[in-house]
Amino acid sequence: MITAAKTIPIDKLVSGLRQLPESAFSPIEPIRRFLQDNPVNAESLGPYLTWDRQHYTRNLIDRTPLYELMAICWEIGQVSSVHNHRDQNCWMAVPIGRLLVENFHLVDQDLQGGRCRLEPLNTVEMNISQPCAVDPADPVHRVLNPRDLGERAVSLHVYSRPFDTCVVYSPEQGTCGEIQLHFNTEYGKPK
Ligand code: 2CO
Ligand code: FE2
Repeated sequence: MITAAKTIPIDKLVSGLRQLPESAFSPIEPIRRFLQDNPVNAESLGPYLTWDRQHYTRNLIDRTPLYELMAICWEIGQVSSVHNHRDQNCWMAVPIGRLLVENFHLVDQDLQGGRCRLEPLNTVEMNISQPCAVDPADPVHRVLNPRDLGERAVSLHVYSRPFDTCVVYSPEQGTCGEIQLHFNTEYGKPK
């Protein structure tokens, strides 16, 4: 298990985020740095951890006009679709376990016609000492908790600004389409 030297509870992260000016949310480096400097401890995340064997769960922690913060819980082997973030910046920190992010280059897309072409770019690991920012130039990615890592994982996502739809892609079939995003819990309560 990887541990961080000095961790903070999630409510401290929230009060820190709420104090940041709008200018901290673009470009991407200030929030990446902020997450790296403020790893969150697992104990404080209890109210936001829910598990589903079929799909990763999305658990809203905080939302302002500027950003939303959620905990996403990944069972062993769970994988997201390949997707975008609707041109919003995204940062991910991983207080529990480890996750991989697979990035793709979108060569072209025809959303109306539901067709796209994608090329794999790179894969990076995230863990408690290594948060990551989605590259605004190549924002299409998927997140994986590979079976061989052998443990559940939890990621914290900061999206600026909030969004509730995204485009999902099938790199194999060259298809794409818009989906609605839902929360399993909001502010620690089931939806
Ligand atoms: N963006 C996905 C979601 O909000 C999670 S995968 O990593 O960004 O459901
Ligand atoms: Fe994502």
